Amino acid sequence: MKFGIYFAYWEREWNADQAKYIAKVKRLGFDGLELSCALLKNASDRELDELRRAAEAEGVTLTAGYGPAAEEDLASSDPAVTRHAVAVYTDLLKKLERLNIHTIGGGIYSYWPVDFSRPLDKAGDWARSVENVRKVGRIAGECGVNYCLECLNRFEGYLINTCAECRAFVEEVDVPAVKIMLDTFHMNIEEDDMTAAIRLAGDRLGHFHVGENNRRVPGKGGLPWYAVGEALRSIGYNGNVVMEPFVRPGGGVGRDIRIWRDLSAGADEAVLDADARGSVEFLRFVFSGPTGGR
Ligand SMILES: [Mn+2]
Repeated sequence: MKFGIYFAYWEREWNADQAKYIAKVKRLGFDGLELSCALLKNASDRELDELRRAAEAEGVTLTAGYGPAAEEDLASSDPAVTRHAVAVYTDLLKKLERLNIHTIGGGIYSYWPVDFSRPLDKAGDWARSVENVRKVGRIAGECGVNYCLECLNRFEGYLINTCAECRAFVEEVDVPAVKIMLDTFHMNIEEDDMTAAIRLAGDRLGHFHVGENNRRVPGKGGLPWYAVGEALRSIGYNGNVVMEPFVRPGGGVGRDIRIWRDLSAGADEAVLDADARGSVEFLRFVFSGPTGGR
C-alpha cells in the first residue's frame, strides 16, 4: 500500500497552488499526493509536464480527486449536460495520462455537492450514469487510468451510498478500468460493518480514502484502524491509501465540507504538518499488521 494525502488539508480555497505540496508531503513521510482535477482542467501542457517532472523528481505518486459540477453530471436527464460531461472527462483523462496519474476518484458518476432541494430520480439517474460511466470508463482504460467511484454518505450523494450499491453499479458498467472507491468517513455513516464492506469490494477496490469519523487525521478519532488495515490486507489491496483530513473552517473548502468549528484548535501550518506526519506513521504501523511485514 502507498500512503498519500489530499492537498486541501492545508487550504481554505480549492484553487490553490498544488505543486508546492509535492515536496512537502515527501518530507512528511508520504508516498503520494492527491490533486484536485478542478485545477488540472485548465492547466496547459507545459504546466502538466512541470507537475509530472516535480513528482518524478521527488518520487511522489500522484492521484486525482474530483467533485464534478452540476453541469458535468453523467447521470443528468439533459443530454446536453451528459454530452458536455463526457467531453470534460475525456479531456481530463488525457491530462491525467500526460501526468502519469493512474487513479481518479470521487463522485464521478454524479455531481457534488448535490442540491437536495431538487426532485431526484434515483432509478433513472442510475441507468443514465451506468451508460455514461461505461463510455468514460473505456476512455479511462485507454489512458491507463482507473476510474474509481466513491461511495458517498447520504448527505453528500444519493446514487451510491454503500459498497453493495457500488459493486452492483460497477458490475453493471462492466469495464475493467471502472472500480470501487471507499472512504472510511462515508463508510462510518452508511455501512453496517466497514470491514465487511472492504471484503465485499475485494479485487474491485481501486482507491481508498481514510479519515476519521469527524474528518480529523487518522488516529485522532474513533475509527477501528487496526480492523480496517486487516480487511485491506485480507483482500490483498496494494493500491493507494489517501488521507483526506479537513480540520479548519472557512473559505470554499470549509463551506463545501461543512466545517463549522475549528477542529484544529487553532493549528498553524507547522502543527498541521506534525499531525500529518504522525498520522501517516501511525497508519503505516497499524496497517502493517501483527508482524509488521516481518
Ligand atoms: Mn473521500
